Amino acid sequence: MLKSLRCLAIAGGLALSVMSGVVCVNNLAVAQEKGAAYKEIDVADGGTIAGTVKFDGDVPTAKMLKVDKDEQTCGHENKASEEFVVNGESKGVRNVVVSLVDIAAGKKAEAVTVSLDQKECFFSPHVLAISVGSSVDLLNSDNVMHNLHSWSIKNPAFNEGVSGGGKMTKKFDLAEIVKITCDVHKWMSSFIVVKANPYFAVTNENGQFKIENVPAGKYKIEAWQEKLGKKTSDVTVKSKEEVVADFVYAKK
Ligand SMILES: [Cu+2]
Repeated sequence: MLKSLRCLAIAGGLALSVMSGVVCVNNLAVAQEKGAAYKEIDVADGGTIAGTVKFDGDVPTAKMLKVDKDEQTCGHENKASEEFVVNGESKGVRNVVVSLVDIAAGKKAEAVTVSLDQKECFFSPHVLAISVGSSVDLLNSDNVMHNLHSWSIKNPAFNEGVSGGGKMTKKFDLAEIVKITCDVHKWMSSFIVVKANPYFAVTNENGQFKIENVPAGKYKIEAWQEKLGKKTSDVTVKSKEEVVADFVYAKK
């Protein structure tokens, strides 16, 4: 909704206007959504949060995605979904985004440009996490057309084709979880998770993550997985020390 509201800036201050019957005390709301509440400071003696995200239950069998188009490029076999990947030995959950919630100040949030590739009609990586202001190069390494469809709510949504070998770059200025699909190959999906502060990590194949250079203090830490949802806990970080924050998702 916010992006449909446009408020007039008055001498650098807040604006007050009425559009479509909606009273709009804006710029402040937009600024907050952009993560302006987060203040960048020099963090000299930060601590580290390390942990593992595990699944307490039977290791799920990968859902098979039916490949029924462009088989010459996409392959003749069905593909294993990456929506819920648990390591058989460690029980670690892959592709969980772990992040600090509402941290007021900390290290610089680097705006970067990262790649999300489409290769053999599959997104790689399946989950990408970036700070607000970062860009994503949406690549097409195939020789067929892909159509990138973003299910954004806060960031501008897009639904555009990218021809074989092509590239489309999109910037994400607002924090949200954006699902990306391809309208040509309906089995394709991935997530771009946009964060308001730089304290986040994506778990590896053993469910491990590490968040570094955190100022000493107490924080809420959150895990998010597309099928399992969110889980939060509290964590206390001490200077130059490593604190453990583990998450366990129980079978629903
Ligand atoms: Cu596609």
